[in-house]
Amino acid sequence: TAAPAPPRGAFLVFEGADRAGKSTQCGLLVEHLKAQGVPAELWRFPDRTTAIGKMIDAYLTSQAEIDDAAVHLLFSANRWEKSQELQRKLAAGTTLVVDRYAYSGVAFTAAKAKPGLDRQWCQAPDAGLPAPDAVFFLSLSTEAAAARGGYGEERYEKADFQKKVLEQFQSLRGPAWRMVDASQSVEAIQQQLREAAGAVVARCARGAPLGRLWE
Ligand code: Z5A
Ligand code: MG
Repeated sequence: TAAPAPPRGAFLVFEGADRAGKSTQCGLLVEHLKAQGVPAELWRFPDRTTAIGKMIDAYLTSQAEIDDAAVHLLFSANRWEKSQELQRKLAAGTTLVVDRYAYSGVAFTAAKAKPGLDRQWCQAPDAGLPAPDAVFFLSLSTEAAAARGGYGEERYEKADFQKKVLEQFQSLRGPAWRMVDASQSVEAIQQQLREAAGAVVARCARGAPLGRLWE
């Protein structure tokens, strides 16, 4: 019989509507895990600190124009360039709380509804990346999102486009997804997340294997 897999950290991804509170909840969850003695780090995609990430940042802030297919591949490359470090951290027992991942990558490009950018094409470059142990999807209507102070200045922050992105997210739902009603208070959402994340962290500590996209 094979030896049991060693304990590892959990790979927790947050996705969801614009302004749904992903960054707020990720930050609170990481602090909670650390206070519980669980080694944890906060990550985000795009990671704007790398050379590729700087190109993506210039695109999102409209300082650069980049072809839709090309920028899609940059977002994916930005995940690939971090994937070895990501796997090393998990293997060393660190839980990673990650603000957006490949689901955002697929949803935002497919929502452009341009010829040649269908969902199958959008998914291909991320195939084989580490798959999250859980995807917490913070759902919020575009109306409720707008009530949180309106959209920002970045390229995709427009209500009609965000509606199309939400439709794309719906079709990416899989067994690892946990839908969270993001219209609740920050505290109520965090409480649910802590319970759900705790169970996933425990399962990974017992050695549950890490999957790959898009299995
Ligand atoms: N993108 C892509 O195209 N392809 C890819 O592969 C990837 C991303 C990975 C940048 O993302 C853009 O990149 C994004 C997708 C695209 N474009 N868009 N849109 P980003 O992560 O940098 O975007 P962001 O602007 O940081 O996130 P966000 O979605 O706008 O916000 P959030 O993180 O979900 O929410 P928040 O910052 O925590 O909270 C928003 C506000 O609501 C804030 O004032 C809070 O105080 C308030 N808030 C939070 N929670 C609550 C509750 N529960 N009640 C009331 N008010 C609340
Ligand atoms: Mg955010």
